Order: sequence, then C-alpha cells, then structure tokens
Amino acid sequence: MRALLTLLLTGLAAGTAHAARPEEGALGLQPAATRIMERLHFFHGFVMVFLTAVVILVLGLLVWVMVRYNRKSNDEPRRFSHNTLVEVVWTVVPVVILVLIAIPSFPNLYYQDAEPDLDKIAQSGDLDDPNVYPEAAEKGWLTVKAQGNQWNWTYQYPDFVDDAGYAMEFVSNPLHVGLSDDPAHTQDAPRNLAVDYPMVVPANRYIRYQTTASDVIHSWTVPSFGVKTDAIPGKLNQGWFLVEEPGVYYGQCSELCGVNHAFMPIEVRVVPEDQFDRWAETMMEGDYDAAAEIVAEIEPLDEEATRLAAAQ
Ligand SMILES: [Cu+2]
Repeated sequence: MRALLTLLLTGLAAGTAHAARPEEGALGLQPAATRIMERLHFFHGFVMVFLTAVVILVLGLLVWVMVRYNRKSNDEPRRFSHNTLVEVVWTVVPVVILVLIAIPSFPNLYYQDAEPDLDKIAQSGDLDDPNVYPEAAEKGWLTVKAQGNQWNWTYQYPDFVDDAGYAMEFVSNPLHVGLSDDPAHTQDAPRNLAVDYPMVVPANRYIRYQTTASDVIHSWTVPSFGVKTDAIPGKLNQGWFLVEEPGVYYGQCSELCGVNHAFMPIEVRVVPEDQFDRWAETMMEGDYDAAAEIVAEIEPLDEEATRLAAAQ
C-alpha cells in the first residue's frame, strides 16, 4: 500500500524535460515547466492518496456486505434503520477529507490567479522560496495577448509598438489541418501541435498573458505550464506564468469552438532573453520568416544562474 502511494506521488511528479508535448503511451501529467504546474503535480498526487483510500474502503465495504450479508449466509436480517455512531462517522470523515484537500487547494488557486507584486518580490523576495523569482521580478512584466479565432491564434505584444503606434501582432496558424496536403509530421513539427509562427517569450521572465476571442469561446491552454484560460469574445482574461528552462512547449485550444477545434494548436518557444530580443526586433521589421528562423533552434541559457542551474 505504502509502495503504491509512493509510486503515485513520485511517478506523477517526476520528469524535468525541457520541452513538453504529449508522448505516445505516456501516463500521468506532462512534466512541469512552471512553478504553477509543479504545485499542481504535488496537488494531484496528494488528492490521489485520498482517492485511493476511499476507493479501497468503499470496495472493501461492498465486498464485505455482498459476502457476509447475502441471503444465503444471513437468512434472518435484523430490522434496525438507524445507527447514530455510523451516521456521525460517515458525515464527519468526508468533511475532514474535504477540509484537508482544501488546505493546499486554495493557495494553489490564489497563486495562479492573483498577479504577483513584482516590486515587492524584487525588493524582499527570498531567493530560496520556490514560489517567487526575485531576479526575474526586477525585469518586470512582459505582456502577451492571445486572441482565439476560428481557427488560429493571434498574438499581440503591447510592449512592442511601432512608430505608428501599433503593437506587434501576428497570426499563428496550424501546420496540420487534417488534409492530405498537410506537411509531414516530424519531431520538429509534431502532428496537430506545430504552427508556422509560434508565440515566443523569454525564459526567466514574468509573463502576463491575456486571452480574448474574435468569434466564439476558445481556451488558451499549455498543459506543462499548468495554464488554461478561456478566451471569450468581448472579455479580457488574464493570468501569468514564468518558465525557467528554454524549450518548446505545446498546447491546444481547450474549448470546443467549431469544426476545426482540433486544429488550432499552441506552440510557445521559450528562449534566452537576447534571442528573444533578436526575434522581436526582426518581427518588428515585418520579416516573420526570418524571425521564425531565429527561434528555430533554442539556444541554451548562459550562466545567468537559474534556480535549477544553481541547484546542480
Ligand atoms: Cu478554439
């Protein structure tokens, strides 16, 4: 029993791959790329302990009743209808379980929902606290708006504005749409996940993402970030994430939005800050293909000491 629980807890939290995509035959959640997802991994394993115990208890009770109290072995049933002790137990124990689950659950919700105060983190943040990134906080926010369309995503970077006052904006189209002239599926262009112009963000930066939609409700989702936010026409939703490790992270629209719902993937390329700057500059010049070429190979982080590098 204990071995099973350990397996559940460690198995689900394992893995530190620098890219995340669905793998054939894989079990469990994708490796965590953000602190948000690390916390969700733990929470998943934590709830699984209760879930396993409840399933075993209920199954045991059912088997016991079926064997011990069937008509053959219990010809003359007793005819009582209440038992105060049992009723108190089966009310109180579930309440205690729900409270125990709520204790880590609410801080997790709050952690992803509330935008962190970067000034405060930069000034007094604890470098050893895994929930804050004081060095990244000094660099401030980078904002990206993801607008869902039937069926692709428009990404807008309001921090990058041209001389005419327009923010950098581009459409990210799927490479595969289920037609016979789709390009081949390769490791670099995984089926129904790859796009022509990916969303690009710097590693070790606090990213504020906003979602909206131009037609129907979509949902901007990257499983390894632990991020899933509805994109609703006429409404601006907001969340944040920070990815330490450069890599390619894939997601898909997660709100049934029409016939090509399966063909509006999300590709996020997380790159070192200087590679991001070169990409953004080239995008501002309007040369999308050259910009895509710049982030085709993800450069490794230079030794600007991420928490992971420091731990090794
Ligand atoms: Cu959609």
